[in-house]
Amino acid sequence: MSNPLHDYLFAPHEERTETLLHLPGGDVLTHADFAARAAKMAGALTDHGLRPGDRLACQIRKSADALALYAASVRAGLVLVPLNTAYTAAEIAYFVSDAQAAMLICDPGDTEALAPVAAAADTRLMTLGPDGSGALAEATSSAEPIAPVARAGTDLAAFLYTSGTTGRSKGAMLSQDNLLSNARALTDAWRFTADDVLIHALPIFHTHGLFVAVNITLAGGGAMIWLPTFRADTVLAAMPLATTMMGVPTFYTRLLAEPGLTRNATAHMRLFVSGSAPMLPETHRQWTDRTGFRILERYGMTETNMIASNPYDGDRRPGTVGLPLPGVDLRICQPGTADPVREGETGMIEVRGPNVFRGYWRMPEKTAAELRKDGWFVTGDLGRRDADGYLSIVGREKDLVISGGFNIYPQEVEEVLNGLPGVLESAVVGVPHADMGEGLVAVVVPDGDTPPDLSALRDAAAERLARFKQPRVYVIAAELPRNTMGKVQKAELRKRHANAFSS
Ligand code: MLC
Ligand code: AMP
Repeated sequence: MSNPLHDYLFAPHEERTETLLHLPGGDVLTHADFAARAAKMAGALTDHGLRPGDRLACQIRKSADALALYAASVRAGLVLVPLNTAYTAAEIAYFVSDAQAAMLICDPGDTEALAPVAAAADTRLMTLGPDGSGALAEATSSAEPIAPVARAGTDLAAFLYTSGTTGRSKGAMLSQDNLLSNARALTDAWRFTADDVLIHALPIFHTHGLFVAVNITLAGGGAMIWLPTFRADTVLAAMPLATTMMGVPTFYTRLLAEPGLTRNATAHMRLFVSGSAPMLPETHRQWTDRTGFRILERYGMTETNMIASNPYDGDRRPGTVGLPLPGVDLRICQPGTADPVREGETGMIEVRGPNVFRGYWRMPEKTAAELRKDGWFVTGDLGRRDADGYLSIVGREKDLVISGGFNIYPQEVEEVLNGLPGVLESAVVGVPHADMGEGLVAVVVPDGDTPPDLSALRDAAAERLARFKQPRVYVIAAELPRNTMGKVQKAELRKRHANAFSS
């Protein structure tokens, strides 16, 4: 009986007494102790009625137990649905009911807010705190460990929700094979081994922190310095113990602002990886000047895992995301068609391979619109390849803003604003923001002569939307610029408000 993801990531290390996690405060957790905890947690989840294939939603803070929940979920054959800790109860309600989650696990402090959400969705609620507290932690301590449940590679391992360009968020269904194939490709491409110590300061509810950073460290058998959030001073202090770091571009710009970032401070490191949002060539250059390292930039997305990477050996080119990973097919097509562009031209990036997801949960039309029958996935990113095959992302066809590595679909924000009193319509755009890459500006057209009360708009947005989706700048305008087809010209709005965040 096999469980391919468990067999690749966890099984080889179950007896090892080497460190897996360096925890805040100086404690360490060994591979063996982690595996034992995960086996008991899988037992506790099973005792509470979860069965293979059940969806297990969680909105919990990052901790050793939060990572054990991932391992337990793989072991018990569950489909993990990790949710951003910034989401409001209203946002969680949608995910839990859409995923038909059998259980929601939340922080003990959020029980009051989320108990009605779980009750409304007929979902069991358990708690798990970052400090060993919570009903699931207690149940784990007294549970019997279970053996890994048999799974096929095609069985689902996780749903990751991506915001929708139109309407509802979509649950991207990822199989064991999707995760496994990418973990293998990346471990090899970036040379991860048991000697590696990764600085892990990313959240673990997204592809980057969970499937890229965690999976390949586990696959290599190395250790992680497990930080609850990113803080530049803490990360810098960790470097003398570490060999690698993965982060979004904001990590790198914030580290560059630290006078302590020097060649000496990074002398123990071997690799810095960036992704999830474009890194400015200037940031690459500054990093090399200060540390001597060339950041390895890669490109991926929730639906496809990682697609392309600059080479470990060889030329890492700023402004590009490198070459397709082994096993990943990539082509550039005329947008709206499946016809490849001529060499060197810009077009829609399409991807095919074992890394590409199995479709959107219960959304066959949206799946059909983006995932072609012959396996090519239409990414929504525009790119071109140079004569050596290096890929550059030159824009996005999808109306998407990436702020600090989090994706925001303006339409979701506009729908909230448009429903508020005093608002006729609105347009939300992302403009340059020194820290987050892009920041959100909302242009609001009043419904009548009296402009809406901006603080009321802010409060209403705060009630419905996670903090990172809330516009930081509001502008009142008499009308929105439109083209002859009546479509709002977002490019024009981005131009008009380009300096909204410049001081
Ligand atoms: C926090 N805030 C954000 C934000 N993160 N606002 C916009 N965008 C963000 N990304 C809010 C906070 O709530 C706070 O609100 C204010 O901004 C300033 O907070 P901060 O303390 O400066 O931010 P911090 O908590 O330090 O977080 C910034 C960050 C974090 C960059 C460290 O956002 C982060 O860890 N991002 C990583 C995202 C990620 O993992 N993406 C991978 C997606 S997978 P207030 O109330 O104080 O104003 C993917 C596929 C792939 O894309 O290819 O990898
Ligand atoms: P997500 O849906 O959160 O997985 O975000 C995926 C999107 O992030 C991709 O479609 C790209 O638009 C963007 N992205 C990821 N990595 C990079 C990168 N290195 N450069 C530019 N954009 C990136």
